[in-house]
Amino acid sequence: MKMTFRWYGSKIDPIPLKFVKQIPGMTGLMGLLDKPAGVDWPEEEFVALKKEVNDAGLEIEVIESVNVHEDIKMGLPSRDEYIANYISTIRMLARQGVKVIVYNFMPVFDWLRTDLARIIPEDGSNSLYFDEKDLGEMGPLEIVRKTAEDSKGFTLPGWEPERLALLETTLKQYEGITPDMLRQNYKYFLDAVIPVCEEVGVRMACHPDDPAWPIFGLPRIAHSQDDFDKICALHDSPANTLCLCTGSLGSNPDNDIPSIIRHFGEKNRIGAMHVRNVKFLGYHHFREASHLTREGDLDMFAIMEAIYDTCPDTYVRPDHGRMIWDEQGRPGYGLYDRALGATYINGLWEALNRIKGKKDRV
Ligand code: CS2
Ligand code: MN
Repeated sequence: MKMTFRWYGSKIDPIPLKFVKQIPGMTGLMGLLDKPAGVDWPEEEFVALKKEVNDAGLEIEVIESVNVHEDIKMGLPSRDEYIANYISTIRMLARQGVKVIVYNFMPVFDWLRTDLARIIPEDGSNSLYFDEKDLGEMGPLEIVRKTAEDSKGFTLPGWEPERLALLETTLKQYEGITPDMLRQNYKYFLDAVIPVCEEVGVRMACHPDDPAWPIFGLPRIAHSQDDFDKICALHDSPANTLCLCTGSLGSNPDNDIPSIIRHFGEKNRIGAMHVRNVKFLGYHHFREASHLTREGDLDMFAIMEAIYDTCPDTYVRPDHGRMIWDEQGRPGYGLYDRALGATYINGLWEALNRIKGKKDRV
């Protein structure tokens, strides 16, 4: 296991790399260049980022994310130009030593919540929260307005202002696109990029829909084991993998996370892992919890054991965290709770090493 941390770059991330490095066992980042979807990433900018990260004693072998342009998802004629840029970016990242590219194929939205700072009554911390009832009352434009307002000036993944300005048009364009059509557009994308990944030694890792069900009537095709079996089959290759996010898939109690990890781990289809816990509050209603098993509804030991048994060399990061100790920061991406999460995950790993007797497994 390689323990990593999501970091947005020194211009927009308030967490100094030095602090990231000080988290015990931290080896690297899931990092990015802050570019709109569809852009060919300039190599010199990435080289500068890599130097900054390496100088801090960390690696940058995983990118999260190179976002997929909506025109690719919608299958518009302009997609070929954006795919060409994507391919050029893959080649550049491979030259710079990157091994995994995390992305998602969710129409319009990245992860979606109805409250970015819901107070947890038991301890006064706060975390990301979702209640479908609130979403019904709000509608897409209102949720975007509220999310922007609540994000305290920080850009959240997938909520970049230039994309959201076009929200109404984009939502209209998706009318009539069925899940099967979206899957066909996905296949077109994978057929173009996966052979390049195979050639240069990079793995694409698709992040699940979050929450793990359709929203606003948009087609969503990545929120169950069955969905990911289909995605793997679209272009069958060890370079076509999942970024298995326990909290995203786990927002639907029907998804048995340890068993899904084993299913894809055994097939060598896990390129990266996001590890976090969720607390179910009702139907399509949950909040994010601390990583500890007993504070949420996922069995974190069983999750780590499934990783240990089936994909022990994968990249892992503590996904989101709560806001604790009065930290002010990007909702979901504070330092303290994610550091606690990393430490807890490392503790489970050490215990697994002892129990299973493979003391060399790092
Ligand atoms: C990520 C998502 O930090 C996160 O929650 O899991 O923002 C996103 O879907 C992935 O980065 C993939 O693009
Ligand atoms: Mn995730």
